[in-house]
Amino acid sequence: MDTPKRYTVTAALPYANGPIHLGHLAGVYVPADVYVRYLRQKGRDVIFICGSDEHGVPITIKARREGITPQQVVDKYNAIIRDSFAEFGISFDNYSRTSAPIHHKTASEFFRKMYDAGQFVEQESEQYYDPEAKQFLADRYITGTCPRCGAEGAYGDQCEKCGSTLSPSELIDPKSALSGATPILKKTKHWYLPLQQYESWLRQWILEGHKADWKPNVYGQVKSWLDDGLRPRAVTRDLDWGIPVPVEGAEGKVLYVWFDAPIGYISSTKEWADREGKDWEPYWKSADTKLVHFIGKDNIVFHCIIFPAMLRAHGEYILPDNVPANEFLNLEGNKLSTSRNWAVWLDQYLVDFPGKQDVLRYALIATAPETKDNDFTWRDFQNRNNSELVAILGNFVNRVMVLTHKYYGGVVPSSQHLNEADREVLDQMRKYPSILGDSIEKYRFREALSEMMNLARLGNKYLADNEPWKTQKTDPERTEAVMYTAVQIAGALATLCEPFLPFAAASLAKMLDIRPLTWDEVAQAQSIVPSGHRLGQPALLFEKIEDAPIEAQLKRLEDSRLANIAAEKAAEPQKETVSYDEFDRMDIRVGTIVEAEKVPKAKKLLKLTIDTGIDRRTVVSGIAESFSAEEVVGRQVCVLVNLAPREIKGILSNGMILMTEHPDGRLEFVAPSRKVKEGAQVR
Ligand code: B3M
Ligand code: ZN
Repeated sequence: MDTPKRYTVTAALPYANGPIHLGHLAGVYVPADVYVRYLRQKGRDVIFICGSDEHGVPITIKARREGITPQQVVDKYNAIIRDSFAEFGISFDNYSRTSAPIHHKTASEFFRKMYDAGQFVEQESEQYYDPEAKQFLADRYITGTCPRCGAEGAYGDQCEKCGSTLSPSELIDPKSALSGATPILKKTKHWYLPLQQYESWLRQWILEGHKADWKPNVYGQVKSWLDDGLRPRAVTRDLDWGIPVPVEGAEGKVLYVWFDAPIGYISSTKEWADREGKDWEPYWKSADTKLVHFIGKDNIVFHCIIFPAMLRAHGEYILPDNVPANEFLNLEGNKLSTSRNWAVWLDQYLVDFPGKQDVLRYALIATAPETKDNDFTWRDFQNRNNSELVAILGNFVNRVMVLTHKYYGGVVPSSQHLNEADREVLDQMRKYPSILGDSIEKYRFREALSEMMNLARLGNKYLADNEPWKTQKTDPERTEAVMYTAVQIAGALATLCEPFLPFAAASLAKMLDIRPLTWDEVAQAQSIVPSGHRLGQPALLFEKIEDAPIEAQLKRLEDSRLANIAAEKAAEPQKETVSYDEFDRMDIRVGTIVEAEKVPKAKKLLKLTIDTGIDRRTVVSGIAESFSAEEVVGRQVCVLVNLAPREIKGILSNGMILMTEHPDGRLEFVAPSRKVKEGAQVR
């Protein structure tokens, strides 16, 4: 595409069910902000669109946990998130929210147009239903024992303990998280987007059309989704929180959150246009508009396959020109985790490092997970501040300001004595707008940031090579030329650092007392800060970060780590070594419990009859506080069959079943992951 007439830049709509952390900034919002600020500097027509994602099961789960309504949850976190973005200079043109009426209208109309055009497949299926709460249950609302690892509290879609992806029908002893009742399967009707019908078009549009310009991590994920084959995708849900399905006979059903959320970009654009008196349609419908979605890698399928299929089906919209998704940022070597409090929350950061938003922006861009997961460490954060921002950029600007004040009372000296070398340096400086621009246009923000710092390095080297503090006494004309040149570089930095460090850019422009030139002016202007111009007062752009606040952060994370370990009691130390022969003497078989009963006057004991494949035998087991007699019948277990028989409570127990236990003492069976023939040996 030639230079687009306009740009629509979107950033993933954060779920309004909690505060945002540095991983959100690194993965999505700072890269998007750098890109948009640069486009504005270039004078392009660009809108930067976002908003809170306020539907979906995560919101309703949070509401249940906090004993408030979903609306109260999203009202609380929408405000917190909006403020965090503003504090960090994420310069949206509009930040909306999907509970807003304009979005309900936009998403309903979008759905209805597709529905009327017969683009959905209507299908009846059996879903889990809570007979007591009289509600269908989303996967997250069904909990039970994980069939893979036996952990309690596994969800209908995933076991958080072992990470297995599950379906509700696999859960052992499923329960409704709403009422505790055992869910039943009940027929329900939903509408499906037949994604498989778009497969060949997606292959042509992405795998052929964007092989060269989409990031390999994005292209690769899309290719594997397509190679796995696309299947119909439900676009409605049985939930009471969300956008009602605008079809007769759909009471109690809402649009699937991932159907409505991306349409949130469009409704947020409409909201912006209404407020600014603009026409929203060209930003979503004109072929000369460049649409770019900034997201994290877990959202690739929704932004590269599902939403484009919706846009194509609807028929009136353009498609994304690029989706430069980032990978994930880890924190001190571990995945960021809200539930394990392993994160740097933005509101907390501002308490610990007031006024240092740029330092975090800088560190996150410099370590951005642009092509692979990366790691944020507090020592790296401190080092980048002290050794780069303070020592290179801050130091250069400070020397220019202090020396210009010291030698010329703050007035920019004449340029009439510039020599060839000075002009060469100024010509090099004028190349930086396109050097940075090339990287930014390719979404390589780490590279662009490093090039911006190279301009500051160029300035430092120029001063070190020309030593104005020496020539000032012996060669005033030379000194004027050197200081004039150095001030020009500082002026260029006021423009070129702005996409990355907006707060420092504003401080620098104030110090220089200039209206910063635009990106192209820096490349073309004869002078950026003209001779005779009076500079403002010097001030430090950045301050050294000492060890203490860094150690406080590391201690906070250590406390989280210890708290997590305490929650999962540390494992017992390994026992003494045994030989294989010693192990081999134990005969462990798979058996099936065929009968079970409580042992009278023994609250911990169950009397089990087990089919061991060798025989049927009685085993007394201390599992009654974790399992009822009824629920163990039919289970497969591992039995140590050649254990010497012993009498327990007057019952001869012939063998032992293998169990394991949680930190809180609850027991779990050690069992084969799938049914095997009784008598099978365990080795
Ligand atoms: N609400 C955020 C996430 O998956 C999700 C993005 C929606 S963008 C339309 O973290
Ligand atoms: Zn599991």
